[in-house]
Formats: sequence, C-alpha cells, structure tokens
Amino acid sequence: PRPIYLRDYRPPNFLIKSVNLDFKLDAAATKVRSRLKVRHNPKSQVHNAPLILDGENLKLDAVILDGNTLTRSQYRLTKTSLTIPETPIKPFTLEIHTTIDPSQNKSLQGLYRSRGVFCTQCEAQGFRRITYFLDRPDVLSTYTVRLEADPKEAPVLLSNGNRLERGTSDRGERHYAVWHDPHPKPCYLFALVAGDLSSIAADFKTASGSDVGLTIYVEHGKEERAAWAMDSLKRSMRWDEKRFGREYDLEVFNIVAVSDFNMGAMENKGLNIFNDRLVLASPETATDTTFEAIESVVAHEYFHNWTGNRITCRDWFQLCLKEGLTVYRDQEFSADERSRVVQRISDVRQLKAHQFPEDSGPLAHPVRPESYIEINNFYTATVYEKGAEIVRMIATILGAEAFRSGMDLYFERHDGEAATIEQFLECFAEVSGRDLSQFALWYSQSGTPHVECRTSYDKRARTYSLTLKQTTPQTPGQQQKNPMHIPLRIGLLGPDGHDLPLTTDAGDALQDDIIHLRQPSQTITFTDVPARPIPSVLREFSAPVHLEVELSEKDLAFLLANDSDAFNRWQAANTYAMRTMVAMVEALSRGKRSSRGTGFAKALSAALVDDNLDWAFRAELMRLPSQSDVATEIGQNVDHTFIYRAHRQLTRLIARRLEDQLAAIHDTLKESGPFSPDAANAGKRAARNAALQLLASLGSKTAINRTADQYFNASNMTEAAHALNLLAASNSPQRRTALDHFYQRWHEDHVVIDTWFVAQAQSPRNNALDVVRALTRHERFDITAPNKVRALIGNFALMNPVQFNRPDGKGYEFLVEQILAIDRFNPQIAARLLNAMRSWRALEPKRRKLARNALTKITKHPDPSRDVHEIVLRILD
Ligand code: HT7
Ligand code: ZN
Repeated sequence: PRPIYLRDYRPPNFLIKSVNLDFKLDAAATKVRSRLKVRHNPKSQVHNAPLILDGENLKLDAVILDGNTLTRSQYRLTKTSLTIPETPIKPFTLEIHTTIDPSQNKSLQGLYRSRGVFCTQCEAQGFRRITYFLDRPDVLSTYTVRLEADPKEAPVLLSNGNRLERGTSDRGERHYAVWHDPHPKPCYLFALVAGDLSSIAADFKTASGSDVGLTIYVEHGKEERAAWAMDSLKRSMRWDEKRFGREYDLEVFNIVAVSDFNMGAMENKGLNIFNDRLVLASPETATDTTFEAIESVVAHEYFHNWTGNRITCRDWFQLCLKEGLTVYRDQEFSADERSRVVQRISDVRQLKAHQFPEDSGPLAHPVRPESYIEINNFYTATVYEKGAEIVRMIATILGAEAFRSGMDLYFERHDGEAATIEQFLECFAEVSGRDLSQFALWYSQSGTPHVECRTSYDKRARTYSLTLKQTTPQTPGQQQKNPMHIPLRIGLLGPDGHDLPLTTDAGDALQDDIIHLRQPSQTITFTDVPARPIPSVLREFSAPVHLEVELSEKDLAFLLANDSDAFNRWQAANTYAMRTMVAMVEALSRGKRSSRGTGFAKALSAALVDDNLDWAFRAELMRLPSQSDVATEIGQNVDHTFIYRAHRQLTRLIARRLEDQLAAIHDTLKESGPFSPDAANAGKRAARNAALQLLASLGSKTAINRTADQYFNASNMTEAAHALNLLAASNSPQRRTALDHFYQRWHEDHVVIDTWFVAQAQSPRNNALDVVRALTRHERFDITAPNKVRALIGNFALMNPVQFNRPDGKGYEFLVEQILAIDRFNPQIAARLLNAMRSWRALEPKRRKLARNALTKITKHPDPSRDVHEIVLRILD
C-alpha cells in the first residue's frame, strides 16, 4: 500500500449536496439505496474528471444516473471503487443500490451487529462499507434517511438529526422511520442504530430557549445505570454554553450504548454511539474511574458537536483540529467540574505515560502528520493529547480573554466548513496580533523537546539567572529540528516558601509569570532577589516538554511542602519518587541494594498530614510512578525484572515507614453514608485505596486481611475492584476466594465481568501468562469483542510489564499470536495491540532480540492488514 501525503491534497472534483438513504435492514442482507444530488465542484482544479466513488465489501446491484440504469460498460468497478467516466455537466442525480452483510462484519467499521443491534461506525472511512460515496471529510451533504426493519427485532430506529416520520408497512410485518439532518456533514458523521433497546429520557432548554429531548438507549434492564451519563450530558451542554457560548442545534440528542466498539465513543451528529463501558455506571457496578471517564467522554463527544461537526476537518491530516481541541475542551470541563489540579495531574500522567513514549520511539509523528498509509493508525496519543496541549499553550500564551475571542472568531468564520490548522491558528493570530508562525512548529515537528534549566545566584548583585536550553531529539523522518516557542510558567520560592516577585528586564521574554522560550538558549535574569530562591519551573505543566532542572532532594521536599503551584507540589513528589526508584534499579543491576527511600517517605508523610490538601490530591501523592513510567525514564537497556523489584522495594519501604499513618487513612476514610460519585467523595475513596495499595505490598497477614476485608465488605465497586486487583496480585489464600466470589456475582454481566479479566491480566504472579492464555479460552471471553480483548490481552501487554516482558520472550510470542488472529477480522484492534511493543529497542539485549523475533513473525505473515503492516514496518524500521 502506498502512503497518502498531505501535500497532495486537492479539492474534490464533485460535491454532493444531498443524500437520501433507504435501508431495508436485514442481518445477513441489508439493502441500501442511496440517492445523491451531485454537481461538479467549481473549485476543482480538474476538468472532465471521472466520478470516482469509494466502496469496500459491497455487492453492487444497480447504478442509475438521472433515472437511467447504467449498463456494465458505463462504469468501472474495483475492490475499492466505482468509477463513472461520463457524467452530465449540470447537477445530476445518482442512485446506487447495494447489498451488505452486517452479520459477517467483525471489523466493526461500517454497518455491523452488536449483540443483535444494528449499528454503524463510519469514522474514519467506514461509510464506504455501506454504499459507494465520496468518502472524504470535505464533502458536506444534508442527509435524509429511511430505515425499515422487523419491529420485533428492531423496535428502535434511529439516525442523525430530527425524526420526520414513522409508521408500519407490509401489514405490520415491517416498520420504518425517516430522519432528516439539516446540518450539512461529511459522511463519517453518518450513523444509524436499529435494535431492541430500552431508554431513559430528559429535557434540556438551551440558553436561547429551545427545547431539546435527550435520550440514552441501553440494553433492557440497564436503564438505571444510564443516569450518570445523562447527568454528565446535561452538565456538558450547560458548560459549553457558559464557557464557549455554544448551544445545541437539533430537537433531539440521542446516545446509544453498544457492546462491540473499536474505540470509546463516536460523535455522529445528534446520534452519539458509545461503547457501553462508557455509559453504564452504578455504585455497585462501576468504579470512580469509570464514573469520571463517562463524564469526560460524554462531554468530549458532545463538545464535538461544534468542534468536529459544525466545523469539521478538511482532510484526515487535520484530525487534531477536532480531536486536540475537543480533548482540551473536555479536560477543561472536568477541571471545572472537579479539582483543577487533580485533573491536570491526571492529564499529565496520561500524556507522559502514552504520548511521551510514542514521541520518543519509532511511531513518533507530528501532531499533524504529513503522510499515512492507514488513517486508523493515527488516532494516537500524539494527535489527541499533544494536540490538546498545543491548544492549552495557545490559551496560556494569549490569556483567557484573547483565547476566547479567538475561539469565537473560529466558530463564526468557519461554521459549516471543513477547516485546516492554518485557519484555526489564524483566528488566534488575528485577535491577539501575535505572530504564531514559530508556534505553528508544534504541529509539524515531532518529538518531545528537552528543556534544560541551569540557575545561578549572585548574592552581591542580588540577581538570579535562569539559563534555558531547548533541543528536540531526532525522530523518524525528521533529522533537523528548529527551536520551538515554549511557554514556561515559573515561580521563585523564597526561603520562607512564599513566591518572590518576578522583576526582570527581560522584555517580552517574560510576561507575568511566563517565560517565552524561543531561542535555542536564553538567559533570564531576575533582579532584587534577596536570597537564593528555589525555582519552580513549568508550573501547571505549561508545555509538553521534558524538563531538567538542578534540584536536590532537599529542594524537591521543599517544593512538595511549599509550592504555591499545587501541580508542581505533585511534580516534586513524583520526581523525587522517580529518582529514588531509578537509583534502586541502578543498584539492583549492579547486584546491590540501594539504601535510598527514607527521604521520600518522610517528605510524603509530611504532605499526607496537610489538611489543606484535599484527599484526591493526597491520593495522587501516594500513587508512585508506574513501572512503565520508570522504564520510559530509564529509556535504554531496560530490564523489567529490576524495575519490578525496585518498585516493590520503594513501595514496601514507604508502607513499613508509614504503616500506622496509612492504616489510619484507610480506617478514617471508610465509606459511610450513601455513595456519591462527586469529586470530594471520590477523592476520599482514591486516598483510601492508595493507602491500601501501599499497605498490601507488605504481604503480611494483617495487610492481606485488611485487603480481603475491603473486598468482602465493599459497599461499592471502587472499593471492591481495587481490593480484587490487590488480592489477585497476592499469594494469599484469599486470592482464589475473592476471584471466585467476583465471578459468581458478576459472570452474567458482560460489562462488569471485564474487571475480573483485568485483575488476572495485571497480576505480576509468575504464572500470569498461563492464566491469561487459559482465559482466552474461557466461555466469557470473546476474541471478536474489543472490550474483552482490551481487558485481557491489552491489559496483560500494557499493564503487566514484568510478566509481559518475561526474560524468555513468551509474552511477546503470545501477543503476536493474538494480533495475527485478531487481524483476520479486526485490523484496527490488532494494530492497536502492537503499541505494546513500540519500545522494544529500549529493552536490554536479550529481551530486545526476542521481541524483534516475535515482531519479525508478523512481517513473514502472508497477508497482514494494511493497519498492522504499517505499524510493524514503522516499529521495526
Ligand atoms: N472521533 C471518534 C473517533 C472514533 C473512531 C475512529 C476510528 C475507528 C473507530 C472510531 N470510533 C471512534 C471518537 C472521538 O475521538 O471522539
Ligand atoms: Zn474526539
């Protein structure tokens, strides 16, 4: 397969003004009739171009142009296209009849069945599996859709927009509904759902007084579990009005939960389709993490209505235009609804855990890529999370007011269009009068910039200087890097722990508390500095960079105790813990044992008694860097056995030193009263669980009894699932009892039982691989269901580093075997699993060789999908 290049973008030769779709739904043979109003695009650079429509896995039944059925010689058909060489000069009507088989569609792209429900996924290029079409985001059309089905099998018939009509046909044997979406949209936002579903409903009045009917469709019996999603939706709608002045624009907004879904959810206009895992929640079935995820994904998909749907992307290279911006918006929503600093910590953790390794490995790519083979491979942490960081930096550089003006201008100017990153940036440049040309490099230059900060204090002159140097490492296809515009929010702490005023003659390199680093090296000198300060750099994580500052352990403890920027208090703790663990790994690799750790334990202990800190924040302090974070930090010659042991060493040391304090936290925060998912209560549960996790590492009878007690007496899933994970990782007799108990309680619930698969997949016990392999044959496991694959295989490969990276390489072999099996029917999921091996070059030589052997097996496979083929080539390159 040949790459597609951004530089080759050309406007479409044809436009499609309106689309009429008629579906006769049938599990094995759905008939699709599509009537298109087509015209030549006046902006096209080509004259007399043939009309080339995309199509895959379709049975073509008829092509009718302006009422005349075309003969076989009047069109050309390939496996991926339908070409009509001769078309009228004037606008014309094209009717295309196709037949498709949703029951056999396990790729979950196009029209498929999920537990008996017909549903669609058209982003990025699934519409071409429904009918022949110009499947590209810059072709915007209005859609009218008629769905017809067996009323017993599919009493609910949904599509985009507002419902115009419904009724019965064939003497009640069939029924139908007609939907119309007045907003022109690209075909990737088309959706239909038909099935036997239950629902909950609510009303929403927009700021300007329009009534919107909100409905969430779920499996029968699960209605109560949709209440939180509905609550989240209403709050999102209100927030978007208040924060961005964006109102909803249809009479109804529908959400449908389906079980089989390749990603989290999809923002189809007026008809969002969700992975049921991200809709269904009750205190007994879902953890706080799930409640939070539901809130943020419901918000994310809703926010796409403006950033993605009303203004869409000109081409798939501009994916970050909708995804980065919408992630930024959902992060801000969560920050406003919950604790801003805890939200920031969680977003930065996520960025560092997924995007930083991506950006420093073989899959590194610019936020706006310049070429791709398979677009589905570019729904990445870089496009989403780094894309969101770029928008955040724009807000930081411009300030809240100018940022909002820029957004207003973007909405006003590009509403109803398919836009580009340049057009987006131009809006901010225009409202602020700033030159954002250097800043634009963030979209085109891959790799995480390193910023090194050196300090010097001149006591006599009372000056303090920061010398900042930036470099961006080489990444695939990019050897030369240019200096970026990096906004660094800073503070200087005096000896009393308070911020010193920032006085400097640095000109516009410092604005308020933001240093604009634009040169490869820049020195900022602060004047009137009475004593050597402690620098607090990159406050709020104001730019997605690796920062290196000279800070002693004493400085880190000082920042943890005093920094007015709460994010940097957490960052100090995290850096301190990371340094300690890396030292422990180094010692272990030399056959020694590091004696460090007490310093960190002491600093942590002091922070935990600070009652000015809310519990969610204290929980974040107790959560040590993960084993994968440590591997990323070490970056080369990685030995996961040493990392696992160092992680356990520090965890146990803290648990021993702080045993009473942690036990007291666990006891005092015991759940009392009815469950509430709000941030304050969730924070207490998080702190309680974090304390238990540290204690459980001791493996003592007391610790295990405490964990088992939490599991068996849990009044909610947040407590139960956490304790189950800890027991599953232990060698205690309660391990089996708890797992069996959980299975008995939940085996009939296809959503909740995934927690049971996850607990076993993540267990660092030596037989983990055998257990996971056996579970792939379990009756509740289904390799065609992405949630099951992610729960078991994904969690094993990504969340169980010590067992996945077994020294004998059997973990890699297992993964490759599963990937090849899945690739036969769902390439998107298969390619995503390969991510687990992207850092193979950083491994120590023995594991590296075994990982390479396993990857090579994929290249030898006769017929890998385009998705897997592209990733494996890039990983091995
Ligand atoms: N925009 C949506 C992306 C998505 C997707 C992409 C490819 C294949 C399946 C998919 N399901 C959803 C989701 C989002 O970012 O909001
Ligand atoms: Zn999105």
